[in-house]
Amino acid sequence: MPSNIGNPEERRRSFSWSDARKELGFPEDSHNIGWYCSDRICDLGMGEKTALVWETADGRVARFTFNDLRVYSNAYAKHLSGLGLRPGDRVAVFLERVPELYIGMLGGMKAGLIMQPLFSAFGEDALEKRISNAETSAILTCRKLTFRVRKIRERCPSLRHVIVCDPGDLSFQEGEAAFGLETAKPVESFACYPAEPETPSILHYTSGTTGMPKGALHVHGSLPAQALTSKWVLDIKDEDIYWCTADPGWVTGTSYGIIGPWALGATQYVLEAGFIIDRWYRAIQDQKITVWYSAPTAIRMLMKEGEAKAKQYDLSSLRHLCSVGEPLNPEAVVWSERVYGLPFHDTWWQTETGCIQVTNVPGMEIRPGSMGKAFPGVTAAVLAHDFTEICEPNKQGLLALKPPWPSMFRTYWRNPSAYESKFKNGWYLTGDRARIDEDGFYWFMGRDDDVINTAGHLVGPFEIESALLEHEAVAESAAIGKPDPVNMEVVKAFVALKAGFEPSRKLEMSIMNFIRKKLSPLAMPQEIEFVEKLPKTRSGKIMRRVLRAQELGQEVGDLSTLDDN
Ligand code: 6R9
Repeated sequence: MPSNIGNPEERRRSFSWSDARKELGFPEDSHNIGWYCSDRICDLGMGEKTALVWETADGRVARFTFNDLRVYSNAYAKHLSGLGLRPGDRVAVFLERVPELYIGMLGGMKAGLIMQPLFSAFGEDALEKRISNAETSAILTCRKLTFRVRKIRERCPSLRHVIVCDPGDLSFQEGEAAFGLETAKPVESFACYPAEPETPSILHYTSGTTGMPKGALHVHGSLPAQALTSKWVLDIKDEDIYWCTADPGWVTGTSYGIIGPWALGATQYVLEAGFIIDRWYRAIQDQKITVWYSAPTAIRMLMKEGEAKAKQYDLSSLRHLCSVGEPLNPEAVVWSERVYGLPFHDTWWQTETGCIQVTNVPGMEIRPGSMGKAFPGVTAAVLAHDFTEICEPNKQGLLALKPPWPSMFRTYWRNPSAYESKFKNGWYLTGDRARIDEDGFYWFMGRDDDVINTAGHLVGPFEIESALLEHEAVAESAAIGKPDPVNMEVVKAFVALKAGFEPSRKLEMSIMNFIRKKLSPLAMPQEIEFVEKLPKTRSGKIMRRVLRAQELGQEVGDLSTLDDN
């Protein structure tokens, strides 16, 4: 089957955003994301096509057509406007992965509201910080989470409406009311807010290395970028059953779990439950998933269970696999090719970029461990510390992008100075380090602030972690720079062992020697600490800064996105 992108090199050479809009068949006159993802698909005659296959935590399956998306997002839009909420007001979405989350997001955008997705696992403090910073007016939530919302109401005076989708016999307090799909009446027509390309759409909070989480503000004009990357990178076609495993609390779950795929009229599968290996494999088998977008941590967990587990299921429906969020280890690419017969395609981007920027696309050579090349229309580079471009191949520097692009964030909410600090010399600084090889492939070297400097040599923690994973006893690892009076920093590794291995001095020596041989004496960890598990964000990124702060006895900072916080 030919890929959507065709010849990637040719696409790169001849790219323009106005051609891309034409290729997507997007009209020039309306830009409301809610309308594009539902009404427009119905107008194209696909109203009865399944938009959402939703599997509940207890294994029931419900289906929603694009017409259902249309009439129920209208119902949400009408309800929210009826509460007196006005375009530009912030509405938080604090829900598990239930249909009300997805349809509520579309409805809110139809009404011109700025939707603010929040992980359902957020505790009080995380919730309060984001709601007070955004001065959020309303929150879509469920019965179970209402109790957490109540704890912050007093501290968040802006929050006037708590909208509970499944209240049951909950006795409401002031400002609380019911609205959800069980009882909502379909609304045939709603006059969508006539969003301009610069009209705000979504506010996504993202944790930096320091300080409070920052709200990256996105706009309705992001849509062509999310739709085109869904088409060309994820290779989504009409007949696909697409599964993005990300929660919409993370940007991957909105750009590629709501906007991009539905703008193309694709059928999406959503699993309410989190990662349970047998349920994941059963979902692929039973729902006949064809395109799967996941993350390296999940892939490593699948690898840990081994090939035998994968062979218990019929995974032959799979056609295209992609990964995002953290470095994809080369062995994960090789493993998936062996076990699923398909390599994972690494994609690189950020909350701030709104869509995939550097990536492997179908039809292009995959160099395992490389993030691929710049997406057509994207100008990326690595910069030296004076923010000038490094042209020499394989020299690492700051990964930077040339603004603008349609899905770029427009500011950090109420923090313009943090926004401005991300731009230097005409470039947007991503905060990552990378190198570009002689053939234009990008290789991730670590976060700018995580790179270890040992005796004047820069060592990327990812390189060490990747090598550590190749040791037979290592399940997961993180490497940090530990201050050292002689070498400035030395490498310290935190290692979680695979089942069947026990910490011992002998094992420690074996791992150290393994790295010394594999990388270099400089990259060899001087110290190894065995841990049960590593601190991670909900999207699966290892929080090295937490380990580093613990190591140095410093304040750990904002932990609200930590996995089991
Ligand atoms: C979409 C998303 C962005 C940061 C980014 C980088 C890391 C993302 C990656 C990757 C290596 C990849 N990251 N994709 N690192 N290879 N393919 O993850 O957004 O949560 O804002 O994180 O994640 O460090 O700068 P966000």
